[in-house]
Amino acid sequence: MSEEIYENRDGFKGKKPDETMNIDDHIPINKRPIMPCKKDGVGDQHSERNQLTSSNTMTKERYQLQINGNNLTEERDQLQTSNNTLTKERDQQQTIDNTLIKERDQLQTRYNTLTKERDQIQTRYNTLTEERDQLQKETERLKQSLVEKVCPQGWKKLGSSCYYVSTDSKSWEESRQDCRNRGAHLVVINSQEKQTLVNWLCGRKNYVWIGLTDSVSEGTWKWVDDTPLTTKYWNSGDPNGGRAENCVYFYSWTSDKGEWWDYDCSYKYRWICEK
Ligand SMILES: [Ca+2]
Ligand SMILES: [Ca+2]
Repeated sequence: MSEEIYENRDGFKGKKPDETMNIDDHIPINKRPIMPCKKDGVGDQHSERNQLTSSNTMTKERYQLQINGNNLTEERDQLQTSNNTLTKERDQQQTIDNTLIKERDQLQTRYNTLTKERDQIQTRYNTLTEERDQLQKETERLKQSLVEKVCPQGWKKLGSSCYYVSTDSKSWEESRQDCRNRGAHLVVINSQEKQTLVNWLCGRKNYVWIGLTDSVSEGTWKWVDDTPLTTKYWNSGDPNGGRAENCVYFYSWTSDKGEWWDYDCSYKYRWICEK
């Protein structure tokens, strides 16, 4: 069918084609035009036209390839530019990272230094607190010793206390009040040392009121400083007065022995104050 179209339109029917030209060698198989049959020598003119068409096609393809190449070059350049930009940003970020790492290390060092200083201050504080407490104790001790060194006129200093021995005689209650008026209280005997001391203050064959009573609760003996009775030096048989005898006097038998009696509180004896 196509063969007839070529023959009628171009009038080359019967001519022998130039067998030396073979452009097919330069055209890809799939790009080759459909050639007429050469058995009658009528394909030569068609072949020239086809060669021209193929050349145009190749030119167009070359242009297209050129354009594609240009596009690829442009894309490559853009990619290169993008790559350069990213590389630059990466370097900047790296610089920032390095700076931050350096600052972090400096802060860590500063933190360590401050921690060390804090610990030193804490240690110093503890030491000062300890020294302050020791100084306070020492101050209290010195104050106490200063007070201890001074007793009012007419009082005797024995141990850490001052003692007053009355010259006149009063009832137990009046004696107790006299001591209160002197900023003291009737003497309390809570140790062998105090017992010996009061015996000496009392004087041999003498009597003195001491600060022991069961007037609040019969049979329950209490010292005037509200301490309970523990160490006892009762005379044999005492206490024996019941509700009639609620106060205690001290009697000195000898220079190294004294004893206690419960007795009528209204009776008048000398007394000993302590402070
Ligand atoms: Ca009694
Ligand atoms: Ca008695």
